[in-house]
Amino acid sequence: MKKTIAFILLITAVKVASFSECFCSNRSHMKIELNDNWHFRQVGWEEWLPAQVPGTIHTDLLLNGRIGDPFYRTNERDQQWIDKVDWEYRTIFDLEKEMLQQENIQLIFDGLDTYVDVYLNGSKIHIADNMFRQWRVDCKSLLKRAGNELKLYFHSPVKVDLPKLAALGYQLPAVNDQSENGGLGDKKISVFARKAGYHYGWDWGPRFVTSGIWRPIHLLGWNKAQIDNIQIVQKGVTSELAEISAVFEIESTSDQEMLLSIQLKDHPQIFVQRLVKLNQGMNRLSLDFRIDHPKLWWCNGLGEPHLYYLEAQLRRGHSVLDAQVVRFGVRTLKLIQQPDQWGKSFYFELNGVPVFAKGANYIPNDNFLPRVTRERYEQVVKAAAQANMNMLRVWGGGIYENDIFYDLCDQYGIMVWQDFMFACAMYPGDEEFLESVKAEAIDNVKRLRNHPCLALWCGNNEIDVAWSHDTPGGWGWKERFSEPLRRKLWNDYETIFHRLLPQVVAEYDPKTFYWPSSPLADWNQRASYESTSGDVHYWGVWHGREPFENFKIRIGRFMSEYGFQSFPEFKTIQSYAQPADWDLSSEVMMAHQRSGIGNQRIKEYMDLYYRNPKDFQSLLYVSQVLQAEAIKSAIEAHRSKAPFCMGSLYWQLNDCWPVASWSSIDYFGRWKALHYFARKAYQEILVVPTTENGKLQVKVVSDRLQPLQANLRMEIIRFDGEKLWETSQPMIVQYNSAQICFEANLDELLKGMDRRRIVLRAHVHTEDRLIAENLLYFLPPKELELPKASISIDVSETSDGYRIDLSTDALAKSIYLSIDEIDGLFSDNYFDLLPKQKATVFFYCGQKTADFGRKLKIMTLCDSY
Ligand code: BMA
Repeated sequence: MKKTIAFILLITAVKVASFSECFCSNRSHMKIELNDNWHFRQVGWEEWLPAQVPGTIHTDLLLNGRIGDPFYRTNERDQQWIDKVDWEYRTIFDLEKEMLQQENIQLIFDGLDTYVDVYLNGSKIHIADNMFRQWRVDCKSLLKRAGNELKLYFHSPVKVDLPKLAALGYQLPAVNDQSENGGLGDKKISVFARKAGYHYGWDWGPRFVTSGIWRPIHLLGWNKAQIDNIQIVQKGVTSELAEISAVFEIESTSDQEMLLSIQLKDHPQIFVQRLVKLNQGMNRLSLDFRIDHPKLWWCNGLGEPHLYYLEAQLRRGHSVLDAQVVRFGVRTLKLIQQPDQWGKSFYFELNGVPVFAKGANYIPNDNFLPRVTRERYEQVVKAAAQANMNMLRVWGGGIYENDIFYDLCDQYGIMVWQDFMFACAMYPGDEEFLESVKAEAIDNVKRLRNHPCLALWCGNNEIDVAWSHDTPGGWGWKERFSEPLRRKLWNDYETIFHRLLPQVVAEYDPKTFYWPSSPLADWNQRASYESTSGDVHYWGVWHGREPFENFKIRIGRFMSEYGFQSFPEFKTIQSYAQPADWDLSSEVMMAHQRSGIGNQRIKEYMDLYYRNPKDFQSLLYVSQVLQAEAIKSAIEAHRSKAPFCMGSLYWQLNDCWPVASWSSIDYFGRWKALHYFARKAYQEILVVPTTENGKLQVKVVSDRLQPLQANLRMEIIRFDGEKLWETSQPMIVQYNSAQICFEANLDELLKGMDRRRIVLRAHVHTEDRLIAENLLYFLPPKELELPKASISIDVSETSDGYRIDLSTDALAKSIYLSIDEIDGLFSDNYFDLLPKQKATVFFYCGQKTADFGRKLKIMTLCDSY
């Protein structure tokens, strides 16, 4: 980068007429999308078939009727040949004279998956080898008016990477790589490709090693100079004043002077303009501005996620050479790690306020990424916000998500814990690999750093604990290597995660904290379930077969993973399975359960807590209730431990195909029981009744910044509606602490009562409103004597769906509402209803159906056995 001498001509408060007026006027930049008119073929085929760009080979084969739906039944197995052959894509395009007259023309590939040779009009202009990078290629000299041919040659990732394994001479651990399903035996090659790890399979995902133009392509033409990048650097933020620098990277074709200006939308007084002297090449310079009494960006639940829009213009005389709009939020967001009475804290502090992080781990929404629409992104992020979440962890076995994902997180106030894309494997340490990783990290850090949602950069998922260098344990990886190799592999690990990545973050996004691996007790200290610092992945329940009760005991400072599986609902299963497959042990159901222990674990835990479901559909339903109850108890336990514990992110929010998994929303966006339960458990104010050591204890937890005068009421109710005990007491609900509000000896309290037929209802009220409510049973569901309730419903139509009013003559446990014919979202589901109470549920749907009331199905737990 050349040194730039920038001098100030004027920094003035000139009023600009209107924001939209000044944007793009006379702009001499030209952008041409190159996403149409594509064809593809397998290398060697005569025929070219129409292709979609962005797209993947698998989806193009599907659209052309050459393969069946990859997600249907066991089709995945027959489609493993696709990643073992080479493919070509090509398009022909014409250009206007104006484009060709531009001084500079670049071809910009936002994402190529993965090993691709790029040819323009017969000349090889680029070799791509990293799915996560953006590629920019100068191409002016090769372009012509008519009949330009852009051709991409996709090398089989399997053919490219098998020789790397042979050259290395030993297998790097990659536990989730389903090489055997891909016909590669034990040859796990996923670690060599800078490509989404889950493409090679995971314990919730199939193996589809895609190739393709997975993000858009465009041509960019520009004259004299262009703004390459704008970084918003917040030098100081208080509620009175935000001092901000807009740091520019501007590419110039010669030494020249230009006018650079910035204008804040809707704030006409914030306008800064400067005459800058650009040197030929890349120039770095900045314009400073201040916002008085800025509106801060807050996460979901704590306030409005306010966003500002900054327009930057580069002008010469009257012509605008380049103009860009950057969206940002004003806020401070820090990870606080300070020694305290328990060890060392681990919490996020937003605008000076410690925030309990409530959320989930997020994976890609499809195996075939380009078919994830804006609507689908919005559906998922909105569902997180609707469930009162304020954080998602973009997990390291997927992708650095598309811009739209972070835009939505900015808008919905969802903070993002961003992993770099490394998970559950050891990676090579050769020069070429490291260079690729560095370039990928720079690309993505620069792309994402202006998003106010960005809370943390994390090096990888679970590699530190899995390898467990210099400490016993781990996942048995290191034991397979000789001492010198162990040292080498650990050194390679440290090169990437302790040196290269933190250096990139320090240089390109110094305000955002870097954490080398999740979980980790401290920078150089391995995580364990007992850690009193750092973050914890607690898998004692599920992988470790511990009972659900242990969710209450195994609590760290920040629970970044824990989870429990369930099956998707019947409608989702019908999308991939035929009636003959409706059995857990069928080939098809097994193909859609990728955790080797999955079905067995669900069954084991179900036997502990629930009666044996009578049929397939009941089993699906009970699996969801089981999962929901498990994770609800974990979230409640984590929140009850605030401020010792300051985060709870369950594994996992979403799915990439229809499958049995830990998700709370399935592939089709359908909410499982868990999503409804998470929404309640993540509510601003939570009341948690529990029993421990013969005692009933009721805690109240609050995320409300101001204290609240309230009333805690408790009742013990028999399933037939008879109230056996009640009490109430005033209380002050405090921010960010879990208060024990009530304690009683259980035997004394329940004397003479039949525990199989009673439930405790705890609820918190302000003068006029019910603000929290929870139920506690004194025995596991299988020991309860649930009555056959008779549920009355009253259905009426609303503008966007239906209203369902429910009442019951006896306890109705885990009421599940469903309708086969249409898709929609119930405002609540899988809930318990007590006699003498009423529930109102709304069903939101795009399309209505005649006779909704008759078609609505209602099931409760006692119908399942
Ligand atoms: C966690 C994740 C994933 C995995 C999940 C369930 O550790 O990081 O690797 O899918 O466990 O096993």
